[in-house]
Amino acid sequence: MMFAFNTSAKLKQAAFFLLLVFVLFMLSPNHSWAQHFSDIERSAKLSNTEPKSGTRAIFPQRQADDLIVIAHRGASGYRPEHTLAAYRLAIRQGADFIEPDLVATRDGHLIARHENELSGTTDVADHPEFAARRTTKFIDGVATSGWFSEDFTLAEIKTLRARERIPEIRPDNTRFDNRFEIPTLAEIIDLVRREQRFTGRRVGIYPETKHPTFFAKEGRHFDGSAINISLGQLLIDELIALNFTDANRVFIQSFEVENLIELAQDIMPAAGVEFPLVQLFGDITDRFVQPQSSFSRPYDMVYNAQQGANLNAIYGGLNDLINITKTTGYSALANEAVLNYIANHYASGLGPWKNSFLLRDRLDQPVDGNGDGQAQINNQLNAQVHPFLSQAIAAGLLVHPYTLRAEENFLTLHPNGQAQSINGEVIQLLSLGVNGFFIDQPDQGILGRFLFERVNRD
Ligand SMILES: [Ca+2]
Repeated sequence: MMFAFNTSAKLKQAAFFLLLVFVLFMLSPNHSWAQHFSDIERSAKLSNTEPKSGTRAIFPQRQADDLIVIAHRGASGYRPEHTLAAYRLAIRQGADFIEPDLVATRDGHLIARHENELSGTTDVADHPEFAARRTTKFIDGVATSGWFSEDFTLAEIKTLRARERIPEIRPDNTRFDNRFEIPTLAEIIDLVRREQRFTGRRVGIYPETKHPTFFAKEGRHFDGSAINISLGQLLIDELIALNFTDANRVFIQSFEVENLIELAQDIMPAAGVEFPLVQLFGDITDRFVQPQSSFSRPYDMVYNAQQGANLNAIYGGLNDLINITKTTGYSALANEAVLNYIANHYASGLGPWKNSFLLRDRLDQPVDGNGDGQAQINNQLNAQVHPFLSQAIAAGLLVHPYTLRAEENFLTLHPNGQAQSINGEVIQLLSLGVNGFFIDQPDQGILGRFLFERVNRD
């Protein structure tokens, strides 16, 4: 007892002494650390967005035309996706952009979720107070059951906690389950700015409008009332309200076409901003179509054609080129004429599915690539590259393919039978001429890009 008391007293003395040293240290006028923090604080006060030049950074600021690493849903290989923890880790790993997918709440706030259906990545199913809100909706022509962001106020969303989406592949991430809130776009931009004060790096955001036709036209709340929210308008309004309008720090992406045309031709000009837009492409072989999936067809085209809408008014010359119908797929968009049209009329870039241009065949037997006894590689590259990649580059579009993932389940074999590494995949894509890529492990993307640039340095 006496021994414990003495130890405790000594610990207190030691703690006090350390505190005293620390305070004297920080008060020292010539101390560089104190100076460093006060410089950062001063520069942050002088300008909300510009840190003092020369603030030391582990990763140098990249220029606008550099190859970019886009943290897909944050560092989602290491933290549950679309959480501030995932985005923060991505920034600290050196990502140039972080990617929030955006859906809207009932009261019109933009939050980061890959889907408006919430049960795949949150604990909503464990909240008895929300049990009655479980329902089934058609999202982009696919019947989907669960709880939907548009039926919850932001205050209600804030009572939920995020969970790992693929726990069987990322078991380590489950230790973060039920710990993090669902972030708003405003909180994500605040994080970017806070991190900037300490690193000096002007990281950008790469938001995606999710299901814009559903939110603006087709979708209904749980009670049957129309949602009637333009995600594009909401996003632009919010970026302006948050004073995050540097066009070098924002890309806006969508799998749908109409909302990008609307952003380019109406919403952004009216608001006096001009962010680069990126047309995402899903599968171009019509293998994933409604009612099972919407990955092969831009849903706005499906919906507008079904509704008998004036397609010329919506799509202009694009409708002359491809004669849009309710079964028009990305396959109809993956050609030189359409890519030139996209480049000339509304987008700066293309976000293609890497599997749709770096072609691969299914293996008869899975292969164990890393020798851990589990055979998880299911595909092999067949050395063919779909021509729409070179057509997009020739059209002047930036190309940012998705999604690189380091786990063996997502890797592939080279044509020679060797297992591909995530860094090797980065190098291969950059060698094909892409300008950046979406990756779940930003640190591995940084490493791959570093190796590529070392090899190709003049
Ligand atoms: Ca293995």
